[in-house]
Amino acid sequence: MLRSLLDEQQTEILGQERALLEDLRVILARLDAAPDDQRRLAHALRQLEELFLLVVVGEFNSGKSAFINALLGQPVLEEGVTPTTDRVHVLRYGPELTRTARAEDLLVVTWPVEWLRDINLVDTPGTNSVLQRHQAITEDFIPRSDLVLFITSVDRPFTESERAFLERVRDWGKKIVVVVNKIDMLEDEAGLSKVIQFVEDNAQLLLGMRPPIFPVSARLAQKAKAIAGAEREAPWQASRFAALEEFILNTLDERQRICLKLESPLGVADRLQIQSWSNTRARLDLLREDFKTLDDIQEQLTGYEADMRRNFADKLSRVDNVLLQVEARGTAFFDDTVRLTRVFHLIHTDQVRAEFEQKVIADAVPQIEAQVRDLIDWLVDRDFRQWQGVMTHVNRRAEQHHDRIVGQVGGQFEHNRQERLATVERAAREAIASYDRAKEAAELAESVQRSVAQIALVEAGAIGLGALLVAILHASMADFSGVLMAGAVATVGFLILPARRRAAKKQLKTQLEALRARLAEALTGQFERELRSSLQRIREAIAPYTIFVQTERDKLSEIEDHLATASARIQTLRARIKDL
Ligand SMILES: Nc1nc2c(ncn2[C@@H]2O[C@H](COP(=O)(O)OP(=O)(O)O)[C@@H](O)[C@H]2O)c(=O)[nH]1
Ligand SMILES: [Mg+2]
Repeated sequence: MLRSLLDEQQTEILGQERALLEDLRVILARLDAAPDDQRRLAHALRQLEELFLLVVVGEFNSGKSAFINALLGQPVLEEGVTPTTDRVHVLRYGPELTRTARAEDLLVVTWPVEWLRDINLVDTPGTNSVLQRHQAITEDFIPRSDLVLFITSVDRPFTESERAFLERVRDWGKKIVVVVNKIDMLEDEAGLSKVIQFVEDNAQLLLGMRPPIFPVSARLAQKAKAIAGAEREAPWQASRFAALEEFILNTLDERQRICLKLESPLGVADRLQIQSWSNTRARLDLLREDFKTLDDIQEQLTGYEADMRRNFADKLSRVDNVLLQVEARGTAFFDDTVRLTRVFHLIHTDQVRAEFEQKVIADAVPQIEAQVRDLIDWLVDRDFRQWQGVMTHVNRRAEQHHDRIVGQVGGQFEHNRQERLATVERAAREAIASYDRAKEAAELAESVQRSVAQIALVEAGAIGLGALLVAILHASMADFSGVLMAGAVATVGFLILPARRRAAKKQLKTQLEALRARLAEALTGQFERELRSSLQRIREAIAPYTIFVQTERDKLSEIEDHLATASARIQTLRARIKDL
């Protein structure tokens, strides 16, 4: 309907507006904006096709219905407090008077007056209407209006509830015309001037601009219109209704109405754009701090990794040390044993071997065992503490969130975010609650034993690390007897004794070095696997949160850009409409 009235330029603006509103609709959907806002935007789009909508608002009893009746010249609407005036009335053109209830709170009234073919009028129940529900519908009509006629009465102009209501009208970017009704109640012109001044000041304060203000008496205007002939003139003059009627029916010509109509959805778009923008900002702020939390966790894990490696090197060197001591004792042993004076002693292989074990190997095995046990306990404990660290970070984040952010960003976003945070918290809590140090340590010990056995090419079975080490050391010892015994009884034995001694020492050194290397390899491999899986489990636990924070940030930054563009487009269109 509107399109047929438009010239080329207006049509072009209309097209741009549609595209803009459509883009905003997509953004609002991506932001999971409140359903009401999404609906309002959709309505703003549809509204471009509808008739010019003039919405009459104001406090209960200020004379809204009386004003419309005066405009129509007939008491079409009921005045005063009745159940029917407690509904929104939509006034349209119709060949005769009809009243049709559209919904519980909505009544459509038709009346045969020509100008209703161009303008639809809405009479609302009043801003401080006892029923909250009515207030809600009234406010629902505001975003849809093309012009808001705000009626206040001289006996109580600009009440608190009217102020609050006008602020909301302003937020939707609506054009407002102020009608000061019931001027017949005032004693003189001075009283009226005062009221007008008061209304003007308040409007300026509240709206930041001077809206057109019309002082009238709807009652006198009605009275005048009911009288024929010259009698009519006095009350008509006194009603001052002519200026207002002229404004609505004539000044508000087709071009102006089109401009207002084209401007109207821009107000809605602008408000929703600003709202979405601050919502996006709030979300991004929230995410920025989430990133900080994730960074902190990451930092903690990096520190953990470095610290673990450093400590492990130290622990490994202690195991090394035990074997180095074995070597030192072994050297001394050979120096002491493989001597001419003791050559016959060497014949007693079993005795030498027992001595070797007692003096050289000594308590190396329990020492190594103790070091490995210590290493395992340390690994298990550090892993546990990392979970506690993650838990602390996540909990702190969740608490911060509760204090400050609740309700600010809302919607599905907040729900999803909390969900991710809770998932991490749950994983950490479960990891901590189900932590069985003894079990973890036992499993790890078994694993260490397996890898030691594997590297030493010994059948591990269920013999335990100690037995395993004993077996490994024994395997080495068997060779020594060979080296020492072969030819020990030979006649020239004493001649070759120094060479034997050297050989034995060398072999002991070689074998211990090999053992140290094998043990180091086994323990390092085990340590690396443990550390990797510990880090990985933690990273996996925080992954949902990490992924959410990253994807949302990317998405929101993109939306932020779109909103900035939308804002610029709104300003451009507004300027163009002004110039029409
Ligand atoms: N004195 C005086 N009373 C008026 C005028 N306009 C309306 N009223 C009365 O104020 C009361 C409320 O009017 P109504 O139109 O129902 O107010 P609404 O609730 O805003 O629709 C009714 O009793 C009207 O008769 C006016 O210009 N002067
Ligand atoms: Mg009314």
